[in-house]
Amino acid sequence: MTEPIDQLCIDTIRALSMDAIQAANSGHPGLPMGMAPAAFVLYADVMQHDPADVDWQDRDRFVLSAGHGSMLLYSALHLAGYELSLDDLRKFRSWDSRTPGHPEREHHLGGWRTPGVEVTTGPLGQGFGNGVGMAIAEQHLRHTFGEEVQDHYVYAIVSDGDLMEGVASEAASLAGQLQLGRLIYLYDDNDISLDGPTSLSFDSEDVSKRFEAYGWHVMDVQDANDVDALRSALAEGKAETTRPTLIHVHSVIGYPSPNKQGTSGAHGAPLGEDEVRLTKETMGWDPDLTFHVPDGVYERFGAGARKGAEARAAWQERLATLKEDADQAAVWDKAWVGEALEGVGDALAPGKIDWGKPALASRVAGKMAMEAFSPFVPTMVGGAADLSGSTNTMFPGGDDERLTRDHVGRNVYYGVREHAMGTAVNGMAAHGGIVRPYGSTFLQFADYMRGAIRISALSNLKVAWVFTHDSVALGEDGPTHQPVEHLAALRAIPNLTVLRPGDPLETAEAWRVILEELDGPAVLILSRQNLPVLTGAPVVGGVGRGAYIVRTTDDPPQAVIVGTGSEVHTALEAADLLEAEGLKVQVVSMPSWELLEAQDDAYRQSVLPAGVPKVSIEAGIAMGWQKWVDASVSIERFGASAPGGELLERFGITPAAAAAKVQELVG
Ligand SMILES: Cc1ncc(C[n+]2csc(CCOP(=O)(O)OP(=O)(O)O)c2C)c(N)n1
Ligand SMILES: [Mg+2]
Repeated sequence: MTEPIDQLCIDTIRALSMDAIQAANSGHPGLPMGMAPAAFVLYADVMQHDPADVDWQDRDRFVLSAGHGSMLLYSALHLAGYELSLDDLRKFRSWDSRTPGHPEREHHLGGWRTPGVEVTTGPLGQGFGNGVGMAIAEQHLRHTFGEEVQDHYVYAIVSDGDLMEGVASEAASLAGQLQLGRLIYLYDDNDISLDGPTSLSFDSEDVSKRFEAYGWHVMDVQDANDVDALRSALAEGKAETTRPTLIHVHSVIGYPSPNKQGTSGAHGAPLGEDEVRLTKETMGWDPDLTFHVPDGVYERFGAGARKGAEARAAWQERLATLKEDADQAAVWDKAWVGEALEGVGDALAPGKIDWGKPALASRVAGKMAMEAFSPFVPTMVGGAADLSGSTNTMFPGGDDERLTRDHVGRNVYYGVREHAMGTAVNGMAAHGGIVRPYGSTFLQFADYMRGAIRISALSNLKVAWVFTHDSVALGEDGPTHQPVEHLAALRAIPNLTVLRPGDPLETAEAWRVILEELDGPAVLILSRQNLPVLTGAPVVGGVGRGAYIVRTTDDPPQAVIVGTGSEVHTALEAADLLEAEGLKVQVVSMPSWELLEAQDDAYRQSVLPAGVPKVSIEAGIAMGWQKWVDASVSIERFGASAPGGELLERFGITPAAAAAKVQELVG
């Protein structure tokens, strides 16, 4: 039996959602109406949360993976006591409102956050994987700091569309493997998706059996309006220690709209004035009232917040006890602002790491840098998609540092699941406490996780993407594995800092810049092949400015050659060739376009002076270089299977080609 006041709360979510979508004349009413009971039970009864502190580290996290149902989240947040007013709801989907079309964690227009929105969702499947990352973070932090201060659940509402997406399968498989028992997902099974009934596309699969096979605990709730059944399923899910939980909720989209419920007509368009009135009448409401919150609703909904406030007060005492240990306190405080401990810059400074050889691959230098900074980021968690042996992105300790249910380790074995890795890394960053979570694979496979990279940029998450095997120079594996257009494709994403260091020193410095200077997502691009150690170049200060001079001329230069990564060395050799012909050539290493973009004009002019012929050399397409230089040496085709050195020769990524291009310009 649903208590009358509970029913009123549930219907208020429905009414507010209908009204806001009607006011915007745009939005998705079906999900908020069908799943209103689940949101009510979560926010009013089940979740540990306190609207007075939306950053409380031990709060339960909620992810609305089906982000199109955003009004469900906004209505619930408003009613549960978050700082989201009825006026905010009235502005749903309007310019610079705190209630954008899909939930946005950090609003890119104003930089502010909608209180209570944990992650940006909308691209289906992403939120599913974000929750998995949050559960990984919780597990790691619980083992690191103890369950007195970190001990919470991760809830999500996922839709048919979420579960059709491949990324959800990867993430579910990973969650089963890692035994993430704190994960509790509600599946909104309403038999409808955008194009119509799921009989068109998604009814031959037995979703419950699929999740059982992944190692999840699956329960059924036959009627989404049965709040008692929801509560007991959630309680059972909470009792799980090793299996993630999927509660398979059978719901009716758009319930209780008399004419639209159960149809795709309720999915993505306002119900219409008349139907909203009819629906309110069906609920026993006065159809003339809009944005109305009946007496008693705030009070009942606020039960969750009141319980949460008490829990938070008790937690604060436990945290104070933890912080009596100064070392623990420092690690805790730095972890939650996403910063490395004091001293990391010094550990990565030139001269501190003994490279041992005159030349080594930047992926190997990356590994040595990780060893050096490892003690300064005790809660950094990351890994690769079954390529950590090739990308060299493991913390020292290897398998002994593996993250498992019973182990504090921070090396995650993602398996061959790039999509899921991307979403999980984002989830860890959104959770907080994990300093610079990272994910790694070959640069070419970055495309597999591009959706997640884009979300990390859109929501300004402090993640690191580490992509190695960065050009045709990887050699024999051939064009399937050789990136050509990928640097351009990554640079095309706004708010993403791409760094392609040219040698071991720049690699260590790039990691320092990522850990100490960047407060958004970063991509670190590393080579498979050996690169000589640059000597005499002032990498510190250079890398962080995006570009700097690695070869000066006594008099003003007659030409400038710009290289990135391995091609910095090609550019230096080209300058030597040209010098022999009497030309004074300045060489610039340009690890990051975005960081150079952020410098003032005077600095940019000093590196890439106007009026001097400028040539870029990079083993990839030239798209975009026109902004910086007059001509480019590039590769405008797919690669081929052959030794890397031969490919560079055949595709003209050579000192001679760069020198010839300069000669053409100088005339
Ligand atoms: C990756 C991705 N592809 C397509 C869409 C467009 N889209 C939004 S909702 C939806 C499907 C809706 O079905 P379901 O997830 O069952 O939601 P419901 O209609 O039940 O609310 C689609 C295709 C999207 N948001 N993300
Ligand atoms: Mg559906």
